[in-house]
Amino acid sequence: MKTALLIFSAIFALTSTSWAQQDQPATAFPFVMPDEKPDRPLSEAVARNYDGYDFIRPEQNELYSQFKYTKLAGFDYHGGDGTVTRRDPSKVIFANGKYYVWYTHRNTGFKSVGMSRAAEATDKIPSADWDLSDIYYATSKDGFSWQEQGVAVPRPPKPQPGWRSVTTTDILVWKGKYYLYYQAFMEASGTRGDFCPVAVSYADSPDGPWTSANQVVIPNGAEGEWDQFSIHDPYPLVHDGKIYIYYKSDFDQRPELKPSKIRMQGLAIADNPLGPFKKHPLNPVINSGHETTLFPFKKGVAAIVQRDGMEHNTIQYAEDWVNFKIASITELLPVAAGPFVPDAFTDTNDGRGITWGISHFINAAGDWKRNHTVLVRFDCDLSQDIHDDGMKEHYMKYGPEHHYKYGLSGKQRERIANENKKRLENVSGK
Ligand code: AAL
Repeated sequence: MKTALLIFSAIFALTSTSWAQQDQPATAFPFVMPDEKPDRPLSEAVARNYDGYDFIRPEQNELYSQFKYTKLAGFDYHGGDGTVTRRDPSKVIFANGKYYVWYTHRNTGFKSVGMSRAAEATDKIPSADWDLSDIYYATSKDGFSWQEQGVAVPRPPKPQPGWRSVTTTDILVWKGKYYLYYQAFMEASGTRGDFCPVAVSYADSPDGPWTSANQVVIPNGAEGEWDQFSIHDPYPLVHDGKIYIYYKSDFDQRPELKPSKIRMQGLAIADNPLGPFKKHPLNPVINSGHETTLFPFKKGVAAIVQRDGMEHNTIQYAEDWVNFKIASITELLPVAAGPFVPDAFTDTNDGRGITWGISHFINAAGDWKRNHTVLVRFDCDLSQDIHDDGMKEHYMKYGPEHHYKYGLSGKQRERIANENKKRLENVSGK
């Protein structure tokens, strides 16, 4: 027995030593980073640089960009008193020699009371910032200065879908006609939650008049399914001769966890703009995000995934339009972005990408008592057709004041003070 043990130990020692030696490369990693994955043992992280990304530097990564923001001219927010909001812009299209954008517009003369006080909402007093809203649109010659044209899709009469509020719209151009998909609220947001399905209106011109299909086109899921309550942020693109609508749902809210909602993105596909839309069996297809922005890129589709989830603050890519992987990590991503996507509806196999669009800033005055959202322009370089070094830097130099603005809360200071007190007591042996 003892001999056997000695033999086993010797074999193990020899094999493990040679294994360790095999694992140790003969030379150090080179100063000049190999363009192709080198044939040598690599750490997981450096191997991921080759296997997980198409580029080894952010500057070269076509799906990496910083984002630059510009205040828009042409929109009146009533002095920021909270009675007027514009938010959740659609993609931007170019038609009739100008740019068009559609968005949620609220102006009932009252401030919103907040989702938690939905019971106090009336047919004039909004609960959430997007309650009692209509779909408006604006046009522009340059994407910076906009002219509001007025209402595109008004709230319909009860009991039509959206009678309480029509919000968070997006545009589809299909066979020469125009379609606006939007969240169709039938209760004040916050009554049970932010619950709604998606409805659609259509027109022969981007200037309307718009006709409501007067039907839900993307229904809530069945009881117990991930998207049983909310179908948010409908986002149509054309791929493979069909209409692909990506959408968000909020689910698995647990009172013991905070913030507790999980937010993910689903996909529904149809041959006809008015449906029926078939939800993808692999839904949810993106594991993070909130008002997720997408655009055709090369053969696949790219997604700006911001705000929520384990992979927030990433730009992702799915060559098959379903299975997404992280293409880059970035910062100050546009919120609820509606980019100008020239090939959104051309069923392209060589998506060119994006360079600008409209997004929004919630609580624009920094005062929840007069909460309102404003539209803003963003610019970036997520395009095969430009290379803007100024958008490929990877270190936003936030000043000290920006960091101090997000300083410690009173509760955190109290925790630290208690830790210090305990440490001092231990020293003095109290
Ligand atoms: C937005 C979107 C949807 C939600 C609310 C208004 O950011 O996710 O539209 O319902 O918030």
